[in-house]
Amino acid sequence: MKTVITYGTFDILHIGHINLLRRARALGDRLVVGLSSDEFNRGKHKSSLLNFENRKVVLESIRYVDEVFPEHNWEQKVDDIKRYGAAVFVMGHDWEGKFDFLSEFCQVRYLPRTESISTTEIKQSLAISVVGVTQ
Ligand code: C2G
Repeated sequence: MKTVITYGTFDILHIGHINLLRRARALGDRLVVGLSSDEFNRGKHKSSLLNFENRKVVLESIRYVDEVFPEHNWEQKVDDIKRYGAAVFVMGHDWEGKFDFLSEFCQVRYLPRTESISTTEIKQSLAISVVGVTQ
């Protein structure tokens, strides 16, 4: 059983997230996802629109995801990799190099991000459309 592990906020799910999850899952037999808690997101200076419970239910419903666990801090990855026996750690290439220290414990793979979509852009266009409607 080859386990792949990845982490993220996965707020307002979009094709960029799905592409990452599908390609991560294809690298093994199961994919476990560390989902950033609301508190950890605040630490990442990322306020997610959807709270942890909501984001967790959405993520668990995706066919590529086998298990979702909470990501509370930057330091837990080594323990998570050992607990799940993960063979591969995957992140989008915007994190290129940031997690190379994990290669002592498992293979580290950075996959190309899906361009021209991000939760931030979705939130911005939502804000613009709301302003447009109320004007
Ligand atoms: N992603 C992508 N393409 C996009 C947007 C996101 O490939 N257009 C990838 C990111 O590179 C990341 C994953 O989808 O691997 C989740 O993205 P976020 O929810 O933005 O996660 P992030 O804030 O990067 O948190 O400890 C690691 C952090 O929890 C990662």
